[in-house]
Amino acid sequence: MKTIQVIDSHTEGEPTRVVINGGPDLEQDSLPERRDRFACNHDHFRSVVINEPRGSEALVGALLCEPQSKECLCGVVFFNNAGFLGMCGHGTMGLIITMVHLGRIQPGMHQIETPVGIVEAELHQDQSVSVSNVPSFREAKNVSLKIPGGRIIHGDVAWGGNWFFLCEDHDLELCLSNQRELTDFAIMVRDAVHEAGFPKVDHIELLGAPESDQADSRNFVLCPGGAYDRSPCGTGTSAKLACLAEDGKLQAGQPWIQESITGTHFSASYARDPQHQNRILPKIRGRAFITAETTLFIDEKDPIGWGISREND
Ligand code: PYC
Repeated sequence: MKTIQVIDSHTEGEPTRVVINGGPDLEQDSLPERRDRFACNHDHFRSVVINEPRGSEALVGALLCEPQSKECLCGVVFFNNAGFLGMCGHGTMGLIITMVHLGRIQPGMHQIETPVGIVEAELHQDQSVSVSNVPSFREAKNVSLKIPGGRIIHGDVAWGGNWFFLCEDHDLELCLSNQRELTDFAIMVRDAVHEAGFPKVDHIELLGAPESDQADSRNFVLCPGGAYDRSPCGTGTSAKLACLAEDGKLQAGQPWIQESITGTHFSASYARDPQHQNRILPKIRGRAFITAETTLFIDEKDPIGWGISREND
C-alpha cells in the first residue's frame, strides 16, 4: 500500500492540500524544471492527490520541495485538476499556515521558490498572511470578443502569476446561487479569448460591485479545470491591481479589498516595480485555516486508485 501524507487547509474558502511526504522525487533542479519533470513523469501523482475519490475539483495541490536557495523556506509546485499553476496566492497562504501547523515557522518574512519566481510571504502575529506576489502587468486593454449569440463584450488580459481575462462587461449577478450560469458564461468567454489570439489565458475573472460596504469589488474566477475559486483569488486580485494601476484608478500603497463570490475578502495593495515601468509588485493579505491532517492510501488492487480523471474516459 503506497501512502502520501497531506495537510489540508482553506484560505478564505478555497482549499489547499500540501503534500508533506510521499511525493515524487523531482531532484534538485530549478522549480520550472521540477514542475516540468512532475508534469512529464508523475502526472498520475497529481491525479491521486487532486481527483476524486480523495479530492475535488476545487482543490489546489502544493508539493513541498527543498529550495535551491538557502535563503528560501521551501520550494513549491502548485497543481490542480487540469494541470499545473505558475503561482497561487491562496495556496501560498495555505502553505504558510501548514508550516505553522508543522511548527517550522514563526511570525515574520519567509521566501518561497515557485516555478514563476520567488515570492515572499509574511506571517503576521494574528496568523493572517501577506503574499508579495511576482511582478504583475496588463498585456492588453479593452479587448473585444464576440461571444455566441453575437454579443460583443470587452475586457483586459493581465498577468498576476497566472494569465487572466478580466471582464466587467456582463449582466450576471455575482452570487453563489448563480454559480452554474457564471461558470457557463466564463467558459464561453474563455473560448472566445483563445480565438481572439490569447491562448495562454486560462483564468476568467468576472468583476462587479461588492456586497459588503468594506469591499471595493466582488469577483467570480473560473479556474482552468472548470471549478470556481471560493476565495477572491490571489493571482486574480494581482491581475486586477495591475489593470487599476495602469488606468490610474488605484495609487501605489492605496488599499483595495477584493470580495469573493463566497463573501470572503483579501486586502491588497501594490508598489511600483523599480525594474519595469509597466509592472507592479502586488501584496495580498488573507487568512488560512487547517482543516485536516491525512494519510492518503493507494491500494494497487483499487481500479480507480490513481483517481478519476479525463484519462479514465
Ligand atoms: O489564489 O492565486 C490564487 C488562485 C489561483 C487559482 C486558485 N486560486
